[in-house]
Amino acid sequence: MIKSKAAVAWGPGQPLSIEEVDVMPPKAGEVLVRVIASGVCHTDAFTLSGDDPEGNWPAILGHEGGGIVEQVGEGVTSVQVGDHVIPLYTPECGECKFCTSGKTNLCQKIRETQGKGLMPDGTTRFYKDGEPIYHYMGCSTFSEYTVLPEISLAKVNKSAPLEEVCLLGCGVTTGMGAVLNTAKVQKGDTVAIFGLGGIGLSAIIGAAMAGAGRILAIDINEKKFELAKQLGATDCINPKNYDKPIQEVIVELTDGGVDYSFECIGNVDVMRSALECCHKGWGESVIIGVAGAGQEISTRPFQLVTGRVWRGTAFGGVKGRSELPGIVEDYLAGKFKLSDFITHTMPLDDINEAFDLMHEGESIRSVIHF
Ligand code: NAD
Ligand code: AHE
Ligand code: ZN
Ligand code: ZN
Repeated sequence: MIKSKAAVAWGPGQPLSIEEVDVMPPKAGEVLVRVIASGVCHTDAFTLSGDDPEGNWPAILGHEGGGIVEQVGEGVTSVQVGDHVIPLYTPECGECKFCTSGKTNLCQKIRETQGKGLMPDGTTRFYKDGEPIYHYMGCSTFSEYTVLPEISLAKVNKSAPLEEVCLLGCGVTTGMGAVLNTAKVQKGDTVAIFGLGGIGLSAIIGAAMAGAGRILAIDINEKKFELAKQLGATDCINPKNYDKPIQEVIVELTDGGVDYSFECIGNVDVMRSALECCHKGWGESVIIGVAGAGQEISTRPFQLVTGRVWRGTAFGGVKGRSELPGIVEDYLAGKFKLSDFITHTMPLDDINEAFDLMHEGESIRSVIHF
């Protein structure tokens, strides 16, 4: 057992509390990781708010990390002490029905226990004063040390700075992947991206890489527009400046609607707008945002009858173990930048500030340095 400094979420709606927790050694097939850096994603805030039906308390949140293997459990062969790794909330076992389908990245090997905040054997590795603390999304990167199943680790090039590539553990991979893997945007396509946080801005990078002809970037916070333009947005739109539904505005601006739209907020009303701004006959809308328990999407079925497609994506459709190392190589080769996204860095002690900055619309990503 080792001691670890961690930010503990004791219950929904409460600030995180910095504690010294006990971390149990990795069991068979598990790995102890020393976390070097972790981004703070809106999904952490979503779960902390109490809106996540899968919230377990107390828990150690965080799922956008980068770290170094400290110790391996029995039978672990794919990583060794000293390897640089990115934790995966979407693991890749390579052998379940989902992994072998060739149709999805949603490995289900450990999904049930992961959703309950437990390791695959049904127990936790975190304790405080002898009481268990739950894991989160199989990652719990808001802790100096964390334990993950081997199948939940992508081994990456050691020359990549973990303080930056941690963002590939969720936000940037999700946004880029949604555009490049899920929608498969093609050269010349018109796309609309709703919500310009870490996810939406990464979707802009993906759209620019795909050679999209027009990239409409939509947000109610105009402070996001400068970076959006820098990354390739051709039109920045604030829905508050119009007195009609934003889907009507976009349909008019784009001669009948966009080829692809992406909802990167988690707002079910915006999800409807994102679908309805798609072009009749072929436009596709991809839901990335996560909406709270009890919320539902709606539209007139006629929208689908007339050829629009509604779909969703998790982790940008990326298979973490086999594909994330290559995305890190692309980053090292200069194909996209991560530093633009890191508006704030702070020690774990100040992690609540990262949540405040997100809620105030001041940050793109805060990265916690351990
Ligand atoms: P963020 O808070 O950094 O950004 C959200 C942006 O949406 C902000 O710029 C905000 O101003 C804007 N916004 C809010 N309400 C709006 C409205 N009504 N109209 C237009 N813009 C509006 O969040 P993020 O970290 O980029 O995450 C975005 C969403 O994606 C969250 O719901 C998160 O949970 C989800 N997410 C999903 C996946 C996945 O795999 N599907 C992965 C990561 C994040
Ligand atoms: N627990 C929530 C759903 C949360 C959710 O959709 N998570 C995304 C990743 S968000 C990353 O920032 C995801 O990967 N979903 C697929 C999965 O299997 O969780 C709920 O509503 O229950
Ligand atoms: Zn995330
Ligand atoms: Zn699998």
